[in-house]
Amino acid sequence: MLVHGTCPHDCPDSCGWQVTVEGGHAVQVRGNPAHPYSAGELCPKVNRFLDRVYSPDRVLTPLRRVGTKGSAEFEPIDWEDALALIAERFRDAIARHGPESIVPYSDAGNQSLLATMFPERFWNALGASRLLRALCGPTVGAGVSMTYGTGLCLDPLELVHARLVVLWGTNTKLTNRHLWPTIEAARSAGARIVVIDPLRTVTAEAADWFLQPLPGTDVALCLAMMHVLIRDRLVDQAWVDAHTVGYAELAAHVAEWTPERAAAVCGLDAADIVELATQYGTVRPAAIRTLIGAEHHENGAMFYRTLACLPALVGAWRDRGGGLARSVGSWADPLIDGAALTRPDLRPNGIPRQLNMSHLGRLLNDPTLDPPVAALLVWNANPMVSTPNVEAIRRGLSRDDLFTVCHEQFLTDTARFADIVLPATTQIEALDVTPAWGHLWLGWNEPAIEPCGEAVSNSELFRRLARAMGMTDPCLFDDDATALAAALPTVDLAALRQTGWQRVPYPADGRPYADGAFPTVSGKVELRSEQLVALGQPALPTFVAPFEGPGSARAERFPFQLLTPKHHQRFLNSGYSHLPAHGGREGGPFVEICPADAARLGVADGQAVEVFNDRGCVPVPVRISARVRPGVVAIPWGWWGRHHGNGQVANSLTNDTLTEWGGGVAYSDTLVGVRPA
Ligand SMILES: Nc1nc2c(c(=O)[nH]1)N[C@H]1C(S)=C(S)[C@@H](COP(=O)(O)OP(=O)(O)OC[C@H]3O[C@@H](n4cnc5c(=O)[nH]c(N)nc54)[C@H](O)[C@@H]3O)O[C@H]1N2
Ligand SMILES: Nc1nc2c(c(=O)[nH]1)N[C@H]1C(S)=C(S)[C@@H](COP(=O)(O)OP(=O)(O)OC[C@H]3O[C@@H](n4cnc5c(=O)[nH]c(N)nc54)[C@H](O)[C@@H]3O)O[C@H]1N2
Ligand code: SF4
Ligand SMILES: [Mo]
Repeated sequence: MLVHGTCPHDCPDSCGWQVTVEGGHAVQVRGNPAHPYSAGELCPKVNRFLDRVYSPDRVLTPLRRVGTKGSAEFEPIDWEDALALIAERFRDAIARHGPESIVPYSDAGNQSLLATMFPERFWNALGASRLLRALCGPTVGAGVSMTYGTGLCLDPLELVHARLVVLWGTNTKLTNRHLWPTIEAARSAGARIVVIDPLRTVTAEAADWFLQPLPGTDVALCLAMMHVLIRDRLVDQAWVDAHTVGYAELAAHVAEWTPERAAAVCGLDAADIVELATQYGTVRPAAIRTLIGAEHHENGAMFYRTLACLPALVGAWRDRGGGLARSVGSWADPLIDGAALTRPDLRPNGIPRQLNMSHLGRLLNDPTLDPPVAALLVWNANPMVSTPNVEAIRRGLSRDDLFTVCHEQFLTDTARFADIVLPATTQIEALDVTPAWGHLWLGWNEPAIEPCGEAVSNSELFRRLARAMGMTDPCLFDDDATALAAALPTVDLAALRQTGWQRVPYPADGRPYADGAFPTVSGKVELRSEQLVALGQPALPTFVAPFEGPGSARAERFPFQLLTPKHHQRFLNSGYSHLPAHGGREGGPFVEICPADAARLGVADGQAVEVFNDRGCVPVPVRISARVRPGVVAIPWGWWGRHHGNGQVANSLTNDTLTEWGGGVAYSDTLVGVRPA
């Protein structure tokens, strides 16, 4: 039997798959050749998805902690006892501190609709704290929205029509592999492929031209490009006059941003900046493709706001294939009734406080937080590996007076700290609909097998919790089909189930802003933004160097800037490093150091070093590498504590300062020292 589904991972590709089932057992997961985007191919990790499903390490029953927090000593208990314990502790937290002392902590471990949004019904009905989920993406959206009034941008498949493709802070070949054939098709048709990244990634290696600015300096690069476009009369003046506000002020503002000035900030050649601007101003259609890599700086939102100005200056939105391509998730919004799925109307106490997920460590340790975090339920997330400043989180999760529940497939570094671990299904065990943010198709996911062991889906978990808490609103107990029908009121679910995917609305001629109308207050592209002024931010695109960056006082103690990128084919965030055919085959973590810095430090390839700052210390072998430039080092992210010698991880080092606006976090504004171990 072949069962069709959609990969649930937090990956732009949302591939269609088919599962071969024999006698109730899944024997193969392969790409669905008919899928309009992924066309039959998955990726090296998900080709072995069944290693995940049938791993001997899966959590298959509820577990109760019997050792100290973090020791991972658990004993199995049955579901009824686990639910009764959770209900008792939740009630106790509410009695002592109110419902906002209970904090839901989740991300996009499974990004399907029910898996992410149905649980909100329970939290809303409880009146728990809300979580600002801004580790990934919202900063880009916030930045672009300040310029366009919306985050809606180009369908990346439209890049095939471009003749200049700038991959700006995105590692397409690794993180968005199913888009690469489109890039190659554009190149075959004559397009030049440019990559701008502080790391010489696999994508940079495959580009026609690679520019390697220092991390966090791209705003300066953009300002100098604007300077050249204006100076050399490469601006599409008719489009700018008709469809933008603030051009005269911007022109005056960037007059001082000569290529030479930006070159010094970015560590680039002035001539290359002129060449980039000239190409961008003369080749049509010109497309910029970005995802989220460059948002993880204090100035991350400002960068995307600034980047979004470039297509306006050259009138790129006129052309099919021109403009800016980023996440296309919001194009599905007209089909998804989020409120029907999450039911904010159930809140008993108005709008509860919202806590930023990047600050988990700070929140758990803050004696002044009122109410404190008394109970935490983690699902779809692994903060002990993936949230910045992990050692602060470790201290917080070790608190005796904190009650932690983790719904997981594996005993992750986070689950080890839980009082109760609950077993979660994988995607082939549960019904869902999976929206995509890298393409324009919603995907149906039909369960292929029964849940393994006593695992339950996210939606079933929250039905059980609602029952245990004695909650009564009938919608808390809606079955999956009923909840999906509410979430997708205009979608023919039977047809979606039959075909396996449905395209979301997108302009037929491929050009989202063909008419030059933008949903800002002015109806135009806001080169000057009054909204930003209201936030206390500069009205015009402005470069501000990060607080924790080269040249700052900290740099004397911690001279290297640390990047912690996605690096491994077989990883998806923190979710595969523990599996033998995935993490096992990727070898292990390392720190990349350029030859000149290695010589200065006196360290050899393969030598054990410690990468450290005042947040943490991570032992790793050195990899002398031409991928990083002097002053920058990189540790691949996604490895767990056990893969580093002392239990700390790359994020033990990273900065949890928030972006200036937009709610994101400055992981990549992290300074470290390196010393022989
Ligand atoms: N240093 C550094 N840190 C980063 C990044 C970086 O580049 N560098 N990237 C950031 C980004 S972009 C992201 S998106 C985050 C992601 O960070 P993570 O939270 O690590 O994301 P995932 O590994 O995708 O999923 C988290 C967990 O969800 C579990 N899971 C999967 N499916 C289900 C399910 O159906 N139910 C339940 N209950 N659990 C499930 C998985 O087993 C996994 O342990 O990390 C961020 N952290
Ligand atoms: N194999 C694999 N694929 C994945 C994932 C994975 O873990 N493994 N994770 C998935 C997830 S959750 C996401 S969000 C996407 C992310 O997809 P991408 O955004 O493409 O990936 P990232 O590696 O987060 O960042 C891209 C690049 O940004 C660069 N960068 C960092 N700082 C700057 C800067 O200041 N300026 C510029 N120009 N570039 C900068 C990094 O060096 C990196 O190469 O990938 C998804 N796909
Ligand atoms: S992880 Fe990404 S590339 Fe791999 S199968 Fe899933 S959606 Fe496709
Ligand atoms: Mo992400």
